[in-house]
Amino acid sequence: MALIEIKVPDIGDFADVSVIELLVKPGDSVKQEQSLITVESDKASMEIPCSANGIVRELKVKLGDKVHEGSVLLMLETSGEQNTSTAQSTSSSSASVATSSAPTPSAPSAPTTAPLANVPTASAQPSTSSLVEVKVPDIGDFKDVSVIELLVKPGDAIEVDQSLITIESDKASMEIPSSAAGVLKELKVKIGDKVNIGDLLAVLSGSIKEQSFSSASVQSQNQAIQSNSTAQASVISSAANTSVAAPASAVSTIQLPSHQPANALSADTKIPHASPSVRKFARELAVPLEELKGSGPKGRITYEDVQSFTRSVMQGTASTKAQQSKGGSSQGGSASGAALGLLPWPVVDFAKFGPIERKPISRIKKISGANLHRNWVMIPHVTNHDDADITELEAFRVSTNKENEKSGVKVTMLAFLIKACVACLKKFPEFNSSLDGGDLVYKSYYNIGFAADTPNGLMVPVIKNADTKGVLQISQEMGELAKKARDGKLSPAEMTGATFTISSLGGIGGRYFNPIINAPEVSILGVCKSTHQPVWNGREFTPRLMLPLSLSWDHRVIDGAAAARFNAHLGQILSDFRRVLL
Ligand code: CAO
Repeated sequence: MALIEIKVPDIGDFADVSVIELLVKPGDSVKQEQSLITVESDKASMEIPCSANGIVRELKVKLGDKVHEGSVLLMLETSGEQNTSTAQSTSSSSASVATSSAPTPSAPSAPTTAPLANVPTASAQPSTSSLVEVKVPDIGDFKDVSVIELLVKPGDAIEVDQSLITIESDKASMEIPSSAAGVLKELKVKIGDKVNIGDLLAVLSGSIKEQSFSSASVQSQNQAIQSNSTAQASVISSAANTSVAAPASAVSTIQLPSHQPANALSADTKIPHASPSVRKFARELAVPLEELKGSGPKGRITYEDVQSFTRSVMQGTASTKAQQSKGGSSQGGSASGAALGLLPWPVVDFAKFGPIERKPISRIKKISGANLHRNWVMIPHVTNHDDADITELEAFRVSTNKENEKSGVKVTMLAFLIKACVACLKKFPEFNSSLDGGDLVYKSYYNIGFAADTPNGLMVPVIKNADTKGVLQISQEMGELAKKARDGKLSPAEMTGATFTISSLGGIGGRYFNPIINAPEVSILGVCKSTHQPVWNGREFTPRLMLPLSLSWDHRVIDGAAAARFNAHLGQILSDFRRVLL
């Protein structure tokens, strides 16, 4: 039995790379070549393999630690007989396992760029352009490494050191940086190609004026690039160096390691399949990569996957496991309810009781559902119901439509309601406000949203600056916006910026309902179908056309008395529309 230190092997010029994954724990039996940890730099990620068989006794690193060549990763208990040629016990000489086993950095490689045309000096022909070939740098002895991502496209302006493609072996992935600046004229590889050192990767048309280097500086830049490429190449070679017994001179015989058996990593510790830059991007946004399904080849998580997941979370149509465990799921059916102290959502096998058909909820329903859910839960709603006498207004609307028959614009009650609500909002400004932290933001503009029923779900187009528009113009705009909504062609600008919303079910039916406030607005008017009702005028009952109104308001901002006054004023305007002018 011997206790040996397992150290980080030669990882080229990379200093202080981060430990992003621990793949083993104390007590685990590990085999030579088995991956122990994953480290990551800006441009490469790699697994560090074990250099001997044994049992992990102690981990010497934790997530987030920075390591470099020679850092002790863990203490491994070996049988003492195996690996004696490669492993050093802690009590032995200063030569360590990892350093003795790691290959020396690759010998200086060929320059990674080769000018196709003569490189003129900047001073001689400052505006001349040249074509520059960018080749695969020294990536150790790796053969036929797969191109898994193209990070640029023809026409892109490329800077020195900008990543061009991502390549991947079994144990490491790395981005290949450009060795020159210029405009990408042609990419010479495509996804799935296998590349080797020296393969032509891209052709740049470099403007000497932009790069402004002399032949001397070209040379020094090439050297810098060369060392950079060599360093990155050695990341791969060291990652793949599983033969700890191989002497430095035997680098050329090192083979790509075979995949670890599937059970080498538990499902929990499985590394999400993504390139270093995607990992970095995900880290910046705090996106849990392990919860994403990759859309790239072999399930690789792409930049777009991270973007679209982030968008879904922001829109409330998706949630992370962490959010769900806090009860933040957007869909009632999937939220546990536990965080609110509620019973768990019932899980029912509906098919047990009869035939069923399962259909996904439409995208719009998911988005509006998540918003409605939040608003319902977060806003203390109260709804006041009232009736407005619209007998005269309806007569006026009908005659107006007759007069305007040829114009093609039909005026509905909703257009009058918009105008009447603007007058009320002016009189009761808190209804046209929004809560913002500890402040109430009063808006001096009147943008009225109206709920539109579409085949895909509820949408709320907005009539902007309704206070400056007449009923005819509002009717026309409403018709256009409602059509766009039904055709799914509303732009985001046409659905944002509302200060108050009206939801009219008047064309359909019903008496009253409780509309949900469209946050960050603080009130919403629901309208149902007008009907003739007997109304007492002090002497007799007369038939009047009555419009049912339902005003929901945020009790944090509005008091019941103000809401009753708002409804009463609205009723007065609708019963005598001349009041809108007052
Ligand atoms: N009382 C009686 N009749 C009414 C009425 C009312 N309050 N409001 C409208 N009508 C009549 C109209 O005059 C029209 O009749 P004619 O065809 O005889 O002229 C008919 O009902 C249809 O009107 P409309 O619905 O096409 O027009 P609108 O301007 O009233 O509404 C729109 C437009 C887009 C808001 C509506 O089509 C719609 O989508 N409503 C549903 C909104 C909704 O779903 N709200 C619920 C949100 S909460 O889930």
